[in-house]
Order: sequence, then structure tokens, then C-alpha cells
Amino acid sequence: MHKRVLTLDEFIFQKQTVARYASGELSGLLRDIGLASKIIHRDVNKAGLIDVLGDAGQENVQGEGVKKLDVIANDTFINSLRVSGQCAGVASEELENFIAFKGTRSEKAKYVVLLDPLDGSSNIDVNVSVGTIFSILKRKTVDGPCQLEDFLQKGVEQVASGYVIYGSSTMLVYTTGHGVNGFTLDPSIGEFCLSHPDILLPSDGTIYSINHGYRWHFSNGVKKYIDHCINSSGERENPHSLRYIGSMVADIHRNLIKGGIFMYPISESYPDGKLRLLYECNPMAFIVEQAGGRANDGQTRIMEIDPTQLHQRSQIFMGSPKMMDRLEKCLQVDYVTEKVES
Ligand code: P6P
Repeated sequence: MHKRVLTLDEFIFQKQTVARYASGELSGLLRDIGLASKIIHRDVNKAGLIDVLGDAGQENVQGEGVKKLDVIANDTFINSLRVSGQCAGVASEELENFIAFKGTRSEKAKYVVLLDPLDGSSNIDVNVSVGTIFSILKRKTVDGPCQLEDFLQKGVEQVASGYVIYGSSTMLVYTTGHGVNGFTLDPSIGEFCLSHPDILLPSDGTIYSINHGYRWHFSNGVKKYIDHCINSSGERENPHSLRYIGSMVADIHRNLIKGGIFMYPISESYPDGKLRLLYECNPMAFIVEQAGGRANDGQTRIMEIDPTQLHQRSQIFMGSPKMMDRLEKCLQVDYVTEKVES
């Protein structure tokens, strides 16, 4: 007897009926994101065949080469959100400024969306998993075109966040602050189906994710923690494994399921960290915290950082709480030294 699958739309509707004051706008927004994700799934899965590989020859606001699929993903999500009627505007990694949607419905909409439409896109040409990251905020302004202040809000203000991972299967994982649930796309019926209900991050783990190539630029505290992970491989009871895909969504998703810690520290190349606070760190931090983990920049909880710029970056450490405990102990050497010097 086949168990009845629960589709994303049905799940959202079920949750909406029990959530107090749920008026359906957020549900509509989540459905629109799910739709855009299915379109990107189609394009990512045949990237090698429809001439979307390689660089679009443009540069995004970060000065990074933009791959064609980046542009397609960005346009797809923006078009889906523009017609949604539940979204007042969008900020995207691919756009210098946010877009305020025009029109009565959009200008009355309650929410704004921040997006990394295709994170890890440098991996597309080598067929490694990539992802979409989204963060949903309730706008602070009322009526009329949304403003920059609607986007510059702390991560704790998020009403929902999530990611889509285009990997061996396409999964959408999201939270509205009541736990984390994962849905796997069944291409034969074109539906995201609940496959990972109530995801909980293992409290401890042996996987650490970091780009070792920047080791010499890391702080003494980060180096101390890396040495702890490497030395533990010599001890029988707790050997650690380095797993680093170079695609944040894929690295975090693996750690969410198996337990682990993800680190992108500051370095000479990235003195403020590489990952963007508003549409990479905050949404992933919301997911990790809702799954029982922790996310900080070494000192401050990621979701408490008060943003001042749309594309600002942050150092980030996130993962299993017991691994974060050990990391934070190692990082103390950085702050004690600072105190002595200042
Ligand atoms: P590095 C991809 O470009 C990305 O923004 C994240 O997805 C990923 O975690 C990170 O950068 C990888 O950066 O410097 O290790 O290649």
C-alpha cells in the first residue's frame, strides 16, 4: 500500500490552517518560490544541453563573472515574485539595488524577498550541486513601493527562509520558525513531496567544512580548531572528516542531515568574510537554528547582526551545537589577545 505523499502545496495549506493569523499571503509566496524552483530545476538539469553553461560575459555587483544560468535563475525568481501579488520587492545577489515592484497589489503586499538565485554557480560547469537561497521579511513600510529599510532587517525578523538544492535530487528545505521540513521534487508529477519532516541537526558530528586553501590567513583560534579536527583523526574514538564542496547550500544541507560544522572565516582575500549576511548567512542561520544548531560570526549570533548594507558580508560559523562549543573555546585565543593588545 503506497503511503500518500504530502505535496508542498498541501503541507503549506495544512500549516496555514493551524497557524494563528495566517492570511494566506505567506503561503502564496512560498508556493511562488516553489514554482520558480521547478523551472530552475528543469534548466539546471539540462544545463549542458541548452547552452546555458559558461559565462554570460557579465559581472554581478560583486565583480564576479556571471554564468548564464545565474541570469536565468535571477530572472525566473523575479518574474515569479513580481506576478505573485504577495511580494512588494526583491533584493538579489545578482542586482546592485533592490527592485520595488510596481502596481497596486505589489505595493500593498506585506513581504519582501532576498535571494541568492543560484549559489555556488561556479560549480555548474563541473556538474556539482548548486542551490537557491531565499529569505522572507515582513516589510516595515506600509503601502507604496518598498524601501531599502524593508530589506535591512536583522535575521531574527525573518518570517521564513529556505533553500533549494539542485543535486542528485532537487529538494526544497524551509522554515517559518516552527521547525524545518524538506521536500523532494518528483519530476514525474512535478510536485515537491514531503520527504524529510522535522529535520533536526545531530547535536554533535565529525564533519568540518572549510576552505583549507586559505589556512595561512585564518586567525589563531580558527587554526587551533582545525588542528583539533585534524588531530582527532589520530584518535580512534572521534576521527573528523573534511568535507567541502564549495557550494554553501550543498555543504550546509549535508551537515544538516549528518551533523557537522561549516566555517567561512575572514581571510586576506575576504577581510569581512565572503558570504553575504542578508541572503546567504541569515536564511541559512534561521534553518540551522530551527533544526537545533547555532550560527554566529565568532562573537555575535548571525541573526542578531544589524545590517547596514544590502550586500554586506560576514564571517560565519554554523552547525552542530557541540562542535560549535569546541570551536568557540578555540576562538577565545583570538579575543583574549585582542583585549591584551587594545
Ligand atoms: P570559496 C559560492 O561561490 C559561495 O558563495 C558559497 O556557495 C560557497 O560556500 C563559497 O562561495 C565558496 O567560496 O572561496 O571556498 O571558493
